Amino acid sequence: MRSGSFSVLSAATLLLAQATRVRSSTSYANDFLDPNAILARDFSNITIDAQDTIIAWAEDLAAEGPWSVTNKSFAAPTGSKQDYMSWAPYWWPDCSSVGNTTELTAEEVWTTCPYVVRDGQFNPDGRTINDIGEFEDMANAILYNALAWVLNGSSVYSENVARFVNTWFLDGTTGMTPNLAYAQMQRGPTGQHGTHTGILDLKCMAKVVSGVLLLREGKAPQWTSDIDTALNNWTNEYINWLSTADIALEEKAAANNHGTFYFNQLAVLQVLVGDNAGAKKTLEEYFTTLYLKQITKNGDQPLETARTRPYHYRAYNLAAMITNAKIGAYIGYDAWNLTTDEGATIKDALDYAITLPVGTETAAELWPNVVAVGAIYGDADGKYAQFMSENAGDYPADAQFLWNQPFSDSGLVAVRSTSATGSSGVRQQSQDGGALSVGASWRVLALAVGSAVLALFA
Ligand SMILES: *[C@@H]1O[C@H](CO)[C@@H](O)[C@H](O)[C@H]1NC(C)=O
Ligand SMILES: *[C@@H]1O[C@H](CO)[C@@H](O)[C@H](O)[C@H]1NC(C)=O
Ligand SMILES: *[C@@H]1O[C@H](CO)[C@@H](O)[C@H](O)[C@H]1NC(C)=O
Ligand SMILES: *[C@@H]1O[C@H](CO)[C@@H](O)[C@H](O)[C@H]1NC(C)=O
Ligand SMILES: *[C@@H]1O[C@H](CO)[C@@H](O)[C@H](O)[C@H]1NC(C)=O
Ligand SMILES: CC(=O)N[C@H]1CO[C@H](CO)[C@@H](O)[C@@H]1O
Repeated sequence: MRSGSFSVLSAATLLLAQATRVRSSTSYANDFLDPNAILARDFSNITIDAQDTIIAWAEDLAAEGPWSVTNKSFAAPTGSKQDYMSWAPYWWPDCSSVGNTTELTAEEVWTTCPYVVRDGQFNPDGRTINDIGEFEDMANAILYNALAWVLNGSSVYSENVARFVNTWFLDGTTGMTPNLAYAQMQRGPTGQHGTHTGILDLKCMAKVVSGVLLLREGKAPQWTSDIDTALNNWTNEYINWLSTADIALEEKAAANNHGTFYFNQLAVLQVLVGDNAGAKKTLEEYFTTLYLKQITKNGDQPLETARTRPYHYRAYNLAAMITNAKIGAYIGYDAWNLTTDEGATIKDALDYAITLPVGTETAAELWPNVVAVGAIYGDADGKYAQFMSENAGDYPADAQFLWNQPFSDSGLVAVRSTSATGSSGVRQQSQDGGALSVGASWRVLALAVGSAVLALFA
């Protein structure tokens, strides 16, 4: 998760500088953006606040980069920090059987004490190695900087993307080895290897690829043929691991959100390397196997409802299903109307999820799904817009409101002076550097006080 947080002060500074409404920083569970739709730059004028949010998030995130697996303090069991590594979040040491008479060092505990699972209880040790959080920040930084490049045209943003890709994936001393052999290790004398749940750590490859496709298809000069070739090379090796390693295949077979996210990752990487036929086969496999059992007739997702935090898990798997369908739509495989064994669609799953109480969980996790479904299936009776305006506050200032269109702004977006906003709806600075736009001054601002951290583990 993000270590740095977006302070009230910096949000206030941003407010004064740009006189815009910027929503607090959020990391969506996952998403895929059709580069052609974005590069057409035919944005609705109601997305102006979302555009400002995207620029702000791009800059805020970029200030924290670059990220690298070599930033961790401990090496993987291979002895190399270039191997991605994370620890299973719910596993704890029990040193009672290993002569715990003298104090063991942390490293001795990790390798000699047997580890046992305590479901739902996070071992704080997990935070001492943060490859997972760094990857998530990097993926978001790439997505928003690529979008900022499209919106603003400044090479600062596209250079950021190239730099972040190079540092995380490609550089000889900081780049990640293309496998997840040490992801979500359980540790202990028999646990010095990754487990299948760790494949989920890299689910946000869909965001990375969305950003890279924008630069590649948009012909950003900073996205050189050298970096493109090198990333394809890395990705081909990783795809090979992801389609053959035992733990990767176990994750692929997982019936719940773990399996759904596996297919996000594999399909989007196949798209990246130009293997659209392979990606289509991958998505077809998901929609003709796992998907069939994931939504019941009434729209419930029983495998998620059974979990400890059902509101979260339903939203989480919905995001993964929507991402699979969006990747499909991009390569000519229409999954939106595909039905499960009980005759339900992704829309039915959303329609059911929005009727359920949030309880003590985080409501915001469902919002991007509501807007995405409304944009794709339509919102003739205004049900989805009503849900958003009643629950999600100033939702048109949320970044995803840009790419999940058309969707009503419920009248929440104030008209700006024509000098500040072009008729195409593309963000432009006003000539005097950004006078307060009419209607914006009285709006309640969603100040960002720390980033909303959506669950990294499932
Ligand atoms: C080691 O033993 C001490 C004393 O009995 C105990 O408090 C501690 O929890 C043990 N450590 C572990 C990791 O089991
Ligand atoms: C891009 O951002 C810079 C810095 O805020 C600004 O000066 C410039 O006008 C923007 N360009 C466009 C096309 O929005
Ligand atoms: C592809 O990756 C392999 C292993 O990481 C490396 O040896 C090779 O030089 C790379 N090729 C290119 C063209 O980058
Ligand atoms: C689903 O199918 C119906 C009927 O064929 C069609 O009108 C609609 O556009 C389809 N929806 C999506 C999202 O593809
Ligand atoms: C967007 O354009 C429409 C049609 O020109 C106009 O009625 C509306 O006020 C505009 N909205 C904003 C937020 O600028
Ligand atoms: C926070 C931190 O230490 N970041 C570093 C991660 O690794 C890259 C590549 O070496 C550095 O540039 C960052 O400063």
